Amino acid sequence: MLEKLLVTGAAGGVATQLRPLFADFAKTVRLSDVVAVDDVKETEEFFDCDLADEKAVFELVAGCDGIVHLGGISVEKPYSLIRAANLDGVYHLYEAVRQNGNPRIIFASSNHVVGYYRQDEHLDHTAIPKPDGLYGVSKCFGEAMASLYHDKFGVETAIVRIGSCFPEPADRRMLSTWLSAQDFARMIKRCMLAPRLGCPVIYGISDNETVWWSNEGTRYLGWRPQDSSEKFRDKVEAAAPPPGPEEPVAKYQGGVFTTHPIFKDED
Ligand code: NAI
Ligand code: 15L
Repeated sequence: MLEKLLVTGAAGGVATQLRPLFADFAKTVRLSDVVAVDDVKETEEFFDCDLADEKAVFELVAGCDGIVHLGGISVEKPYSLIRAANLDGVYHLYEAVRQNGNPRIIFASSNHVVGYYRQDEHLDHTAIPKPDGLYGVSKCFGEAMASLYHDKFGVETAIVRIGSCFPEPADRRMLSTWLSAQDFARMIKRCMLAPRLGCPVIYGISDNETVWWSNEGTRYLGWRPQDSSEKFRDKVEAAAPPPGPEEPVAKYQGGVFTTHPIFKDED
């Protein structure tokens, strides 16, 4: 059991699914976000912290023995927003970690790091990034920071290229990319407690039938997903006709993210 687990991005969708699953894993869960969390439990504490504020992030990280870093911009947005949260924010986090005893980090990377691969291409942890937007590029930056701080300072990070972590898959693409919160929580616990973590790239998917990503390279961690999107297949397929094979949502791993323009502040 951890003493104090930090969860950034605590007001967001993924953290909201994960929080109940950490009750038996850490004595205290420190939640942080720029948006208030209104149902803070007895074993939780809330820090209002902008990841763009270096001093605040330093204070946030102090005293924590594990970090699940979910905070930041989670979709395609103008560069100024992405830079503050996903570039500056990640730099502040790693600097704070380095100066606070190197707690392990679970870094919420994204499938949009490899979004321009086609869905008929099979990837493993060695895949060269092909991001599908500035958001994906920012996650490449985060992955590179994890690698740098591991090699230079021994900070251990699980780089998790999350597919789609929602209560249910919303469309046919997500039948391949879906990650249940339960599988994600089991992965996080494994990574925090494994004798050796290192700095692996893990694809965040459940045990789905149709997948594009292999986690053979990280079997040493002992994480095996137990859920599958298959139980949602009939519902998803009944909801909409299949897209044509050349439509981005059916062609590229990143789906519609490949269609976004470069958004500007004034948009
Ligand atoms: P979300 O957008 O619901 O939550 C992100 C949280 O970060 C928000 O509550 C937001 O207020 C906070 N945040 C944004 N900028 C901030 C800043 N400057 N300082 C402090 N907090 C800030 O995203 P979601 O879906 O919960 O995703 C969590 C993480 O997982 C994100 O990093 C996202 O990129 C990543 N991810 C999520 C996937 C999914 O399927 N939900 C798939 C791939 C990656
Ligand atoms: C992501 O990276 C996003 O944060 C999430 O909102 C979904 O769009 C997910 O990828 C996805 O590709 O389904």
